Amino acid sequence: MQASLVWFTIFTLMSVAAERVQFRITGRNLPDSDVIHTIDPYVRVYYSGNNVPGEKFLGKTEYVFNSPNAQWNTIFTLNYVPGSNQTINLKLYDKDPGLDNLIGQSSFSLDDYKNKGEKAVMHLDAGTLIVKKA
Ligand SMILES: [Ca+2]
Ligand SMILES: [Ca+2]
Repeated sequence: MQASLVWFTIFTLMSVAAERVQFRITGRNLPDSDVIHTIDPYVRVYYSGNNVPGEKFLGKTEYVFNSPNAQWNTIFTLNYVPGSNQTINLKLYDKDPGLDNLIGQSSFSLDDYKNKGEKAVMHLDAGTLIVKKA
């Protein structure tokens, strides 16, 4: 069999098994991290698993000024393949005039997320990130 045909077959099988997942992120009680006023939060989203080497940057939310309870509008989309150890890692940042501060991070498995009705609640050292179906 030609290599291209092998890959075509693999991708076809994967697309049959895969299911599209779309989610949004909300912040709760994110910590004060600015000298004046409160955090200007945004989240960088990373993906690993399903034979992807290392960690892949999926995208980031917009940032919201002075918003410890931010509800980000950015929608993240990926293909969920059951039982393939897919993990999402969220890194919370505070937008600053200079270098942005990493405030906290946490990860969840897509299998758990699906089993809990497409919801993940992640408690950081301070504050909480909630991931829900978009
Ligand atoms: Ca601020
Ligand atoms: Ca800030």
